[in-house]
Amino acid sequence: MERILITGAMGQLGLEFIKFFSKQNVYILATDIIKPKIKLSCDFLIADATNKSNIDAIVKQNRITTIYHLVAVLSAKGEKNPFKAWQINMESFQNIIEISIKNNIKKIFWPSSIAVFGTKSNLKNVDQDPILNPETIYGISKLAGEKLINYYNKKFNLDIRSLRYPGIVSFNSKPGGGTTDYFMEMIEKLKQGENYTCFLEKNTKLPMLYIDDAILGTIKYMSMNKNKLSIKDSYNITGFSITPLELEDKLIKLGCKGKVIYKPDYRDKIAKTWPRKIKDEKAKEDWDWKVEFGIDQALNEAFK
Ligand code: AKB
Repeated sequence: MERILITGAMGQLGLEFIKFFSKQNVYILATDIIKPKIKLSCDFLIADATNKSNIDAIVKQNRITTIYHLVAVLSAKGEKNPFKAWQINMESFQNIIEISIKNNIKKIFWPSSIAVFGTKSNLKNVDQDPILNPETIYGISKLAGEKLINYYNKKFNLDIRSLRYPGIVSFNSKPGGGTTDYFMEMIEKLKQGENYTCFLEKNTKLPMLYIDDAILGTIKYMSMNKNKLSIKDSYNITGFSITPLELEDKLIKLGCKGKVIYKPDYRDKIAKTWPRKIKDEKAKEDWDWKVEFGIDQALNEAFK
C-alpha cells in the first residue's frame, strides 16, 4: 500500500489532498507546525519540516513511500521577511530531498508557482520555457527548487515532480499569505453583503485554477510513467484568467450587495510581475492535462 506523507498539510492544498486521498486505498500521515482546526480523516503529527532529524524519524517510523511536500511561505508573506521565507522554503525542501534519498522514497511532489516568471517572461501569454526572472523571494525560491529538481533527478535518479500552479481557487480550505488570495477574500466579503478593500488594481489580470482541477490534475500527473514526462523541472498548468473587476462584475450579477474599494498595495506590484495567461500545451501533450472547471462552475460552488 502507498504510504503518503503530506507536509504543510493544514494549508489550502494539503487539506484538499487529504480529502482526496482519504477516499483511496492509501495510508496518509499529515504533518504541520499548526494543529488542525477541523477533524481530519487521517493521522496527524505536529512536525516542523525544517527539523531534518524529526522528519527523517517520522518517515522511517511510518514506512513512508511517497511525499507531498507542501510547506511554503507564499509571495505576499515572503516579502515581509525574505530571509525567513527563503530559510523555510529551501531548508525544508533540501531536508525532504536528503530524507527521500536516504529512505528510498518512490515519488515526491513539490508545487512550484507562476511566481517563477518575471517581467522578461512575455507575461501576456507565457511559454513553458521563457526567460525566468522572478522578483519575489517566493518566486526565487520556487525557481531554485525547480533547478534543484532537475539536478537531483539526474544526480540521484530521484523521482521528484512539480507543477507551476496559478492562483488556486478553493472555498473549503483557505489560502494564506498569497497574492492571489484576493479572489477568495472578495467572494467571502461580498457574499456576506460586506464591502471589500482589494489590494490589487482592478485590471490586474492573473491566471487561476479551481482546486478540483488542481488536485485531479496533480494526481494524474503523479501517476504517469516518468519516461513520458519530457519536462524534468515543472509543468505550466492553468485554468482561467481574470481581473478583480471581472470577478466583482460576476459577483454583482450573482446578487452580491457589497462593494469593492480598490487600494492597490505592494501585492499589486507582485502581481504585475506574474503572467496574465499561461501556455500549458506541454502538460496537455505529455500527460493529457485537462481543465474541467471554469470560473462560472467555481462560483457555483462558492454559492452552493
Ligand atoms: C501566491 O499568491 O503567492 C500563490 C501562488 C500564485 O503561488 N497563490
